[in-house]
Amino acid sequence: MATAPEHLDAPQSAPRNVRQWVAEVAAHTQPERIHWCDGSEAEYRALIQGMLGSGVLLQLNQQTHPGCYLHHSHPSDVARVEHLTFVCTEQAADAGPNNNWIAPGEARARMAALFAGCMRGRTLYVVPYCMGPLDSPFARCGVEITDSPYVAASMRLMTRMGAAALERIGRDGTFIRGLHSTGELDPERRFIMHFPETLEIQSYGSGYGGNALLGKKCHALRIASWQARSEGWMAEHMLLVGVENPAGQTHYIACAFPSACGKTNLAMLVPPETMPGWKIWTIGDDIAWLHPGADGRLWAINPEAGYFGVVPGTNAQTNRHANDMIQHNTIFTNVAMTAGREPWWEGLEDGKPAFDWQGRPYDPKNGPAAHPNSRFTVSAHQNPSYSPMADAPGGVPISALVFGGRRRSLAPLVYQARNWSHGVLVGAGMASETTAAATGAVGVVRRDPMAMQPFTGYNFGDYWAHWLAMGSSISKPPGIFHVNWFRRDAAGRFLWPGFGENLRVLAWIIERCEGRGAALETPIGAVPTEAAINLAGLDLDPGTMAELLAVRTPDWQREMEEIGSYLAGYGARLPEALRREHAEVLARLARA
Ligand code: OXD
Ligand code: MN
Repeated sequence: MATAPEHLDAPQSAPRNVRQWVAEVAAHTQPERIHWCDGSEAEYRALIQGMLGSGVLLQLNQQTHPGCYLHHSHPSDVARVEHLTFVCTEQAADAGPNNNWIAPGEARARMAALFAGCMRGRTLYVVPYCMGPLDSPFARCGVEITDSPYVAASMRLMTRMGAAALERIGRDGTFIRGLHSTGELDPERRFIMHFPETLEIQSYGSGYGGNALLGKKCHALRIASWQARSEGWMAEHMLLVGVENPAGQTHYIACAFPSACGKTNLAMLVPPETMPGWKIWTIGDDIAWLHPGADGRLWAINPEAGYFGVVPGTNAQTNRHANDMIQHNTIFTNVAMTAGREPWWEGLEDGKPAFDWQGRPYDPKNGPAAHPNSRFTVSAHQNPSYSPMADAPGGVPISALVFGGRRRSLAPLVYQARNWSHGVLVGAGMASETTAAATGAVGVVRRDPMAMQPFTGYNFGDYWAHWLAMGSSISKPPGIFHVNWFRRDAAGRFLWPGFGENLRVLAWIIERCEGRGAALETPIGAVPTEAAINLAGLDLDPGTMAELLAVRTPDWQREMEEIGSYLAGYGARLPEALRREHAEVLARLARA
């Protein structure tokens, strides 16, 4: 039978249910060794040394980038694979038209065949982790079993991983079971399966973050969204920031933008020099768990402890904090490298690439030097704007929720929904141009409700009903807004400078939450007057603001028709209140 030993190094604190599951998995996957991760610095260093020895990591220049390493993934394994990602509920209708579905029995059989003996000759890592502060009642734990040292090391950067998480699992008595193997990295033998009814994840054949670091998209969004619905909270694809004004007051804002639409940049925004006294505090850059508080407000935690951010475009001008943060103790994946072994990517002014993201001598004929979805993995503690409130067990109170997407035209720079249920429609109607974060065509507009199209672990109809119910359960709901940093002119140039200047829009959002901020009512919501956004020190061409804020009735009528047909696809599961909100916007447009 298996070479897997009887938990030779299982820690004393390992709960019986975890040991038992590890034993079952080991018997099936037949690893050569089992390593229980304790999350220590020494363990991290040993993992890194092992990967340097086996060639999984390359050492970058330790003088200029101490503690930085480069991983080249398999060239076919560079992004999330939505077409191979499944939600396996007993009833197909519970997964909904928004998910790929296979019956759990069939999915289990398919995955059991793939996992059988797949860890022969490999080490099985047991990775206990906690999503959220270890002492937070809102945190949830999991155990990922993986045969990838890259995953084990990355989980230490991205989550609260190791002995303390294992102890909490012992106290909780329960955990999410996540089983992962890189398998053969064969796209024909690659599946990411979720079983929300039994709180399990099985991922085979990929080492890419979103498919393999199971705490992130698989647990903290797909499984957590299911748990959240049954327990009365929300798991959302949102960054979380504190915006401190010159008077020293901080408002917390949660923003849902699709993948690779600038969440990390906004989360670490450096205020422009023309806005002295403002400060941005990062709580999280990708995921928020929101809970109704006893005070009638929504309170949020970031379940993650690190960032898995898109690298290209990052530099001292676009995002000084991210740029500083990734100069040390960072794992880079699929960036290019200079002759002096420094990491390099498109958008860096200094240096030039000698090797591309596949390690080949750089040749512009082969395309960009760094892969457009190349990433950094880094602990949140390295972020100069990291908020001490990110570790607060009860989270932070939310003043505003902001939806957004990449739209060349149509959506104004910012607008505010009339109320919570109209805001749910604004979120449900979101659309954005696709990016390199998932495989498939880039730049195609697709519906991405609440930026959760790839991440909601159940039927969107039920999800919107849950959003509406959450609104009714809080007496002081946050304002709901929509932003579009990506509107372009007829020549295709971006109209808005973006990056740090986005603070000007956040400042208006905060004013609105405080009952100030001038706005014009339009059929789609309240749009700022041109004078309401602080433009001091910004050199915009005349007419730019008017174009950025324009709401064109015929375009919106077409958009609302499309949203109507899209929502109708959810049939009887579409909440009546959402249908009503949609009809009301159409009626307002007809009167405009
Ligand atoms: C991510 C994504 O990596 O959304 O955060 O794809
Ligand atoms: Mn994301």
